[in-house]
Amino acid sequence: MRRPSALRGPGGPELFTLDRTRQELAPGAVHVPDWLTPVQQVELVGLCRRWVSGPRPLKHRTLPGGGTMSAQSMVMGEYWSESWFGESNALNPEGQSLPPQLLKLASQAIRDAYGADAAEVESFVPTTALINFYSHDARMGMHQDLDETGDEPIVSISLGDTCVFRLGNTQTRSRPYQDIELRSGDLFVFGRESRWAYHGVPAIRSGTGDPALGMRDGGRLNITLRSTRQQ
Ligand code: MD3
Ligand code: FE
Repeated sequence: MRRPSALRGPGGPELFTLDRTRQELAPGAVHVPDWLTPVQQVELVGLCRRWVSGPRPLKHRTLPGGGTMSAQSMVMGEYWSESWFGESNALNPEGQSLPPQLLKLASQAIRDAYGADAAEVESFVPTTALINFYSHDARMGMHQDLDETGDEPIVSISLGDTCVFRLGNTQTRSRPYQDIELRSGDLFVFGRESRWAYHGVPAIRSGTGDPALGMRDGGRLNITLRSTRQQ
């Protein structure tokens, strides 16, 4: 799969060559570009399609303040905020357990991001997967993920269109923050000190996903693997 090698502005010229090597953006926040092969990406897109084609489709969720999220989402595994999703586990296509493919990816993700000797290799047992789908005009505002009980990391896998991901700080939803591109097949692990950082998705780079992925109308899929069990 061919990848553009430079950062494209919104319709503008190519300005910067991107560093596409493993990078720790902040303590515990590790980006592994091109983590999945093109074949693995196609397989995972196919699995996502199957998972969201069941009794629990992707939906725009209502925020506590009454707004509607522009990204659509779906949960597998154990619910950690049933009020938020307004659904019960009875509708879960795989019951309360996560699909084995995701469990395997989660443990490989921790090893590749933190190393085989990291404490999280043993301690991180994902219980919940969240699938987010962004059409070209969807966004996610700056927020913290506070619903999970423990302090285990969150594993994030991107598929389809490239996005601009904003990693902020743990104190405020504003600066300082870093903007990076997340592309199809990229892994990001957010743990340790970065677990409580504000973050968001300010833009989707429409049309950047490879048509070979089989996402006919484009857009971006993000899978997050989380531990929501009481520790
Ligand atoms: C950084 N999703 O579902 S994933 C979310 O791309 C969410 O769909 C974004 O933020 C997306 O809550 C970003 C990566 C992510 C997840 C949790 C984090 C980044 C994080 C927790 C702390 C810091
Ligand atoms: Fe989040």
